[in-house]
Amino acid sequence: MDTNRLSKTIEEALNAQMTKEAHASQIYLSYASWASDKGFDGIANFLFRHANEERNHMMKVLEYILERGGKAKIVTIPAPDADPTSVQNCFEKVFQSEVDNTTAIYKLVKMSHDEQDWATWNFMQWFVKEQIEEETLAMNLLNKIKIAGGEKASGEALYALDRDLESAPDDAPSAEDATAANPI
Ligand code: OFO
Repeated sequence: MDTNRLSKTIEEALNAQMTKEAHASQIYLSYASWASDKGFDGIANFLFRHANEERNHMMKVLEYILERGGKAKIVTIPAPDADPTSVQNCFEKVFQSEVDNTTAIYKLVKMSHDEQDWATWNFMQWFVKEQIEEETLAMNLLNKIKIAGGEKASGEALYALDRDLESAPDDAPSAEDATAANPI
């Protein structure tokens, strides 16, 4: 008796997403390593923490595939692309990588909707919400480097930014939690 509750297409797409989350983790790891090498230990710390988050996302997808009776296929993780050329470029790459991931997640949402696989559709909503947060976080990074002077940021401004990111929270505030008394 076949107990797999995932269609072949959805199982494949979920497996691809699982690898994509692992890839996102590698990307954060490689940028963190680049930042640390350049002496930006605060930025590196922030990026290392995010590498872990992506790894956790990978585990969620993996567990979901197994829970639904599918087979999680562990395959080669593509290598991250080239090192950033500057702090600004690093944050731009982080933002782009998050947007790419959102696009992949939206495809899975659509696919599960089209197939009326409501379990997968519901599972993917966690990722839709998470991506709002991750994109906000990446936008905040871009705002910070812009304020610091962008490509022309002084050593002093970069030093302050680096220190700031060492202790920056991992989660961006959500619009859903905003109130008139406590805007975000
Ligand atoms: Fe950056 O996000 Fe995973 O999903």
